[in-house]
Amino acid sequence: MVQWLKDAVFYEIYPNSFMDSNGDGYGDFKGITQKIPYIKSLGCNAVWLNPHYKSDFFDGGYDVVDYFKCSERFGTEADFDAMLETFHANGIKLILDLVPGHTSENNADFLKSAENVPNDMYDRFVWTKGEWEFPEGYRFISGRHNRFGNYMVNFFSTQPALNYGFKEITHPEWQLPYTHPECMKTREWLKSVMRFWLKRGADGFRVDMADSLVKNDDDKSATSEIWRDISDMVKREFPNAVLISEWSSPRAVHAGFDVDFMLDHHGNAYNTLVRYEEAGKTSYFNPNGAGNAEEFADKFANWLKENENLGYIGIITCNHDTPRLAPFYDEDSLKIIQATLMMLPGVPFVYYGDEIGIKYVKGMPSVECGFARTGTRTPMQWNSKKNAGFSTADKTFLPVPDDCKPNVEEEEKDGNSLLNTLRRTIALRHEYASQITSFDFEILHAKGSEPLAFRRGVLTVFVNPLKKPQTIKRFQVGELLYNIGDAPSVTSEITLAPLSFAVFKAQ
Ligand code: TEU
Repeated sequence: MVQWLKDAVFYEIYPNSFMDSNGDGYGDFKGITQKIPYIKSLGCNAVWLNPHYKSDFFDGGYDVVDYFKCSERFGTEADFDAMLETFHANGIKLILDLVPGHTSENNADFLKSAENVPNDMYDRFVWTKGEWEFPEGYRFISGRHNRFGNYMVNFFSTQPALNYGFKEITHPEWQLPYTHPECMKTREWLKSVMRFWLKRGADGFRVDMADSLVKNDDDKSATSEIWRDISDMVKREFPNAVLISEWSSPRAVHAGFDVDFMLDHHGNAYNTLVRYEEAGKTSYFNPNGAGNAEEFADKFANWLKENENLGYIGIITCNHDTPRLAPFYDEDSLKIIQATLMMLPGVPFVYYGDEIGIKYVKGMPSVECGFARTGTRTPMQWNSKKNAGFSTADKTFLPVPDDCKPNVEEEEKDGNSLLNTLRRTIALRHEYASQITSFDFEILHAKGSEPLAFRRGVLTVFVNPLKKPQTIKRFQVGELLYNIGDAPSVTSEITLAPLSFAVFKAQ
């Protein structure tokens, strides 16, 4: 396992929305570069940048026109290199987003494959043999190009599926086996994209829809085989580079990924911990106490076991596809939720703006096919000036709230703000990282909405999600190292204050 991940705390940046240096209303590389000292001040030592490639932005950059070029929206090639260099000079790794499953419909390789004359891109995408064929169970687009066939898409209709082949062949007339030489060429092309950015200095990739490569691959064995091959190449040629998958299954680390995100999937560990708000059921952190810690504890412990010594679980405060936790929780809850996420075994990811409690904007009109995700991608709020200091433009990528609240400048001044609380938690995590074995984790107490207690190596962590004090039996604990909310009282029992979090040295 790549050594630096053990002490990594990531910050996710959606480039459109972080900092606009030239007043055009969109964030850019120079803006990010200006804010590197701020990122460092959080204690984050790695950044995941959402797609920065030349794109049509039909899906927020996940529709790549040119995999070897930066989007002009974000600046020049030189601006990108300067940003990367400044990250490195500050001891921060930079991970790029890799979109392996689909291109933009205006990608040159796709347009070539759409020509009505066979050529070297003919099998790079998945096409039927005739323009009137609409095989059931797949998504094909027809009538857009003069090639006598329809093409498969991988996500939105603007995103044609790259052809890594099929595991089970159900329509031999248009499906190629995943070991076919033309499908192997797609795989080699992807490696060339990865080598290009890794040679340029990137420290790895977050891989979009990593499980989507091979079609008709129910057990994902063929997709996993491809990733193991790619991961072998990366480990051989770039031993310090990391691969982080958007897969959300222990299969990912068995396929060679260093980290795999635990996403917000209905009923999974992360969902039941913080996001399960359906009728009749609520997440563990619901301050009114209808939640249940066992669901989280069992699922998380099993996941961790399956990942053991192979790769980490990526633990997110949120991401660009998921509603932010504010305003669903208030600041006191957010503090202890973020602290818990930072102290779980795995690699934590702070989504830009979560450190100050930027709110999800429900019902925001969709921009660049963000749909319901749009309200989670609003600009970073730096201060109380125009556009919260994000941009001097009259119209920004997405609007910022009129009151510019919350913002970094105000939270910097308050020692007890969400921002400063998260900073302290991250500092604690770094302080003990070298003493904690990554998979040394034990749930001590998980019962209904009672306090959750777990041991991580030399640390014991307690959290009380409720608005009332709660007492649990005494565990062997050493010195109290850290607390949010009032400190717990330790007698023959342990009593935790309302909405509080505590870390003891284990005994
Ligand atoms: O998301 C893939 C994915 O799993 C989505 O279905 C996600 O759950 C959805 O956006 C929920 O709101 C990745 C990217 O993260 C996303 O931004 C892209 O739009 C998508 O791939 C296509 O590249």
